[in-house]
Amino acid sequence: MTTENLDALRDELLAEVAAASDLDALDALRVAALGRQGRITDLMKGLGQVAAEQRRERGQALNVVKDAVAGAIAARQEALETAALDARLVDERIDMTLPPRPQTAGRIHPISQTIDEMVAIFCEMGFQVAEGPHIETDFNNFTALNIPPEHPARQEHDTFYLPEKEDGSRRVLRTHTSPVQIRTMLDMKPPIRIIVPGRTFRADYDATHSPMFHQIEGLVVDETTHMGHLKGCLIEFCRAFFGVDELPARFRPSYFPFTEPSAEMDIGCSREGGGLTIGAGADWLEILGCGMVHPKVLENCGIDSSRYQGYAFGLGIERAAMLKYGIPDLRTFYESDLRWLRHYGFAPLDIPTVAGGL
Ligand code: 2NL
Repeated sequence: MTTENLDALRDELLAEVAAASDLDALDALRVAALGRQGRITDLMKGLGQVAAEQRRERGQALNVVKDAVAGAIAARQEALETAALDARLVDERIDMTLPPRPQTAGRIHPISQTIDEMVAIFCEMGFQVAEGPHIETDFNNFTALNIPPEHPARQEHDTFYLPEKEDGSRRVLRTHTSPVQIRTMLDMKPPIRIIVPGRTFRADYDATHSPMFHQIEGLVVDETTHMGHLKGCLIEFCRAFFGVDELPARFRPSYFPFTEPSAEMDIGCSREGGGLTIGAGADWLEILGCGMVHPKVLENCGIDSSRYQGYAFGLGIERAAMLKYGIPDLRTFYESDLRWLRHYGFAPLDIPTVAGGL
């Protein structure tokens, strides 16, 4: 091939590169020119047949063409890649100012909704939310709460134990949210006014028990806190939560190792006509457990029980949600059945208010 022909080949290849409209076409051109059997590669291979005195000049000329074509391919590749990215950015553009579509399928789970509502009520009364880990020490879950080793409550709680550590200590999946109150009392000085919603675990599974469930507990510690404060707070809470202004309530004596005295709170209800209606009626419904914090529990947390007193309470979230929203079966909470969630769930943009969801 003459020098003129070499120039013509270069011009032809450069024109093809400039005309390549996408990365696949460009790559096919690269293979056809510079690949193992490409046109320029073939000419390079043919150098052996060229007369010795022309070989050097010829080789240099070929190299110039090869570099020009390779450079043009690289430049074209970059231009095509930039264009492809620009096209993708335009294609994937999202208008963030568009309002959400009302047919959005996601729903808020009734457990989340119930926690949000309870938190809204207690926060309006001046409580703060506290949270803690699901895996707890034996001390925080039992010992500090006046539940010594071998106390029957440890068996009653059907505890999930983690493998023993080398030092013989064992950790547990918390059986109630109380260890968070213990942590709070160990960490800060009274006055304390907290509520603690969260997951709890007990090795128990039947129609009315799940191995994982939710509780909310409350704790108030101050110098003059007394049983009257406990009653006023809990009656007010139940009226707000169930949306019944004249809700009858009564407190029955009970027993918990961590409170003295202890009580259970019932609210009025009616079972007339098969269903259950919360409010004035002939019947009572147990709703929560409560009491004055046992002096030993305060002392276990470094709080002077001759100066401070407190009240505490606890209730199950699932049960409260079932009562409020007429959900008949506990197990359905954890089945992740989308038809169930569509029926019992809440719209994502609903703001949980004091009487929300009623
Ligand atoms: C129930 C009863 C209750 C408490 C929880 C508590 C926590 C501390 C100290 C004293 Cl740190 N008490 N919690 C007190 C009384 C009852 O729960 O039936 N829960 C579902």
